[in-house]
Formats: sequence, structure tokens, C-alpha cells
Amino acid sequence: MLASLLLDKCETAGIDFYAGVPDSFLKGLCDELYARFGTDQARHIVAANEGGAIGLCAGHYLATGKPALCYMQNSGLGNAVNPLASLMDEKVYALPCLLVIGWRGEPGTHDEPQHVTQGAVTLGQLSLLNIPYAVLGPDTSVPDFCQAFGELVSVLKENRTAALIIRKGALSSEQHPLYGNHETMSREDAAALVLDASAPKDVFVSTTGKLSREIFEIREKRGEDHRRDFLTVGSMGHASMIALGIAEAKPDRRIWCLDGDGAVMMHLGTMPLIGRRAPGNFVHVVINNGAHETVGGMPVCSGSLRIGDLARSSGYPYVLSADSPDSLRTALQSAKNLRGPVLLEIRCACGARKDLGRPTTTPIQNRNAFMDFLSSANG
Ligand SMILES: Cc1ncc(C[n+]2csc(CCOP(=O)(O)OP(=O)(O)O)c2C)c(N)n1
Repeated sequence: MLASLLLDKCETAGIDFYAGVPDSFLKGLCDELYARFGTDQARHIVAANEGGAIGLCAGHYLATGKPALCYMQNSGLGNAVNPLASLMDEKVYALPCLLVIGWRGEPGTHDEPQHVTQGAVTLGQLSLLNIPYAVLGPDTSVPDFCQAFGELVSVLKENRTAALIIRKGALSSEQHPLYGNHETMSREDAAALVLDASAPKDVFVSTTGKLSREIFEIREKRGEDHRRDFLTVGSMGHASMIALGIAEAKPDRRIWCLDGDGAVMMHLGTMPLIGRRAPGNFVHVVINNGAHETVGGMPVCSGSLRIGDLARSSGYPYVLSADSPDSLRTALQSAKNLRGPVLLEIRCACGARKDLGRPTTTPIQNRNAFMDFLSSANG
């Protein structure tokens, strides 16, 4: 079904404010929203995380009396549960909101390991939260959708939250906006240079999304094993805390966290904590492409913000930046010789190889090899 129909129905029902975090199953909706309203405008805001998106929708309702639409991947339900249960719920402020949730890991479909459990519990989570829902699939007819949408709107009128669950391929768009920036270096080339700069004992913790997939494939192409890389396939925004936990416990190793700007924004409190703990063995590399590139390219909430400025005020003693292979080689040469924490911001283009694959090892194999490497004396 076309996302434009969903938005047209929303507008007719008086829903005219949209906030969320993008998802690949919701690419049609995101493209349509971007084409109609841009981002960070009065009508549409890309939030830092899904809980924040719920907050925006709550504020909109308080100010206008109109429910808003909040979109997210089901992975983001975890971030949203607290405001859903303690803010929107009818036993608290009873604030209505229409959730539109991409259903990764739907039981009976094939999906990546990080989506399997979340996919299995998604409908149950909504039931436990007392949130009525309807499911939109690729075969749902327009009349069936209109009927289900009408029922969800009646729920909103009772000052309750309702959800529309989006199966794979259910929403498409005729809009294909071009997301991008003016940078030229690819994320994959940048990642390869970072791996090159490391010492044999160093380890890497990489963030959710295509960056980890690229690191896996760079190692494969080079005939290297994967034991130095912890690929954080899920848990968006938490790679730097995983890396900090390792850095605290293994002060004799250099830990490189390879992060994304969307992931950093999702849990920004991590940066002052890293600055305060000040692990000397920590290099925080943030790929700043200004976008949620992995899930379609919608801009991140921070716009053109320089992550280096945040790092400086968070207490990182060293802040480096690069936007080309040459400037990156120079920055990496410095990063290797500094006592951290070091923040290295790499400004990259949007986009990825069309034939980018996914890790062929399981997360448990990744964990075991990584732990063996970390516990070996000279590994
Ligand atoms: C909590 C949560 N919300 C949303 C997603 C969906 N998601 C996966 S990757 C990604 C974008 C990551 O953006 P960024 O960190 O900037 O990396 P990029 O893809 O641009 O390299 C999103 C939103 C998720 N996995 N988890």
C-alpha cells in the first residue's frame, strides 16, 4: 500500500504531526514524510531515540489537543516502553498517539538474529501495555486498511495510544528523495583505514548497521579472522558503553569504538561518561554522515552538528577529525600515540555498496572468538 494513503488518512483524521526514528520497513513512510515535510520542521521531526519521539508526540497533544503519529522499528519499542507506560498510559496522563511500528523478525519470516526475539514479543508487548493494534501486510486491501485505521482512530478518541504494525513490504512510496551530503569518502574506505591503523593487540567494537557489515567483509576480503571485532548487530547506541566496559577491564589494550552519528545521538549521555571516566586506552571513532544511512538515509536529529565539539565539552582530552583518506591517515597516526580518550570524527558520504552482505558467523561465534582473543595474553 502507498504510504501517501496512510498520511492522507492521518491528515483527514486530524493527525498532522509526525515524529520518529527511521526503519527500513518504514522506508516508504519515511520517504513520503521527507518529500512532504522535510525533517526538523514544524510537521515532522526525526527524534534522537524512540522514547524522545513519544515525548514529542505527547507535547504536541498537550499543546494542540491533536494526537500525533510516532514511527519506529520494533527494536525501538524498548526505548519507548517507559514513556508509553509512565506518560501516555490511561492510568497516568492518558495521551493518545498513533504508533507505526516496523515489524522486524516477524515469526515465520527469516530475519537477522538481533530481530528474532524482539519480533516474537512485539505484539505481546503491545498487549501487555494495553495498546490496541492492527497489522498491515503487503496483501492488505485498501478497504481493509481503511476499516482498521478507522478502528485505531476510535481508540485515539478515547485518549489511548494505538498501533499500526507494518510487515515487510507493506508500505511503499512513489517518492524517492535523494538523501546525502557533500562528503566524498565512503564509510567502508574509512573503516578499512581505521583497521589498518591498529596494533595487533587492539580490539574493535562497532555499531549497529552497515558499518559492522562492512568491517566483517573487509576482514573476509583480506583473509583475516574476526576475533578482534565485536560487531554490535543490535542494541543501537550502546557500542560505546560496551567498549568502555572492555576498556575499564582491560587497561593494557587499546579499544577502538567505531560508532555512527545516529547511534551516538540515540544515547548521547554516553559521551560525558566516557569523558569523565577518561580511559587512556579508548579511541572513539564516529562516522558522521549526517544520516541514518543503514535504514534508508533519513537525516539524523543533529543536522550538521560537529561531534568533535560535543566531545570537547564532554571532557575528551583529544579531538581529531578527517574527511579524506589523507587526513584520516594523519589523524590515525596521532590517535595511536595519544593517551585517550580520543574522539575521531570522520565525515563520510552517504551510501554503501549495493552488494554488501551480512556476517556469516553467528553472534555467539563472534562472542566466543572475541572473548578468547581478549583473554589471551598476546593475542
Ligand atoms: C533502538 C533502535 N532503533 C532503530 C533501529 C533501526 N536502525 C538500524 S541502523 C539505524 C541507523 C544508524 O544510523 P547511524 O548510527 O548514523 O549509522 P549509519 O547507518 O548512518 O552508518 C537505525 C535507525 C535500531 N536498530 N534500533
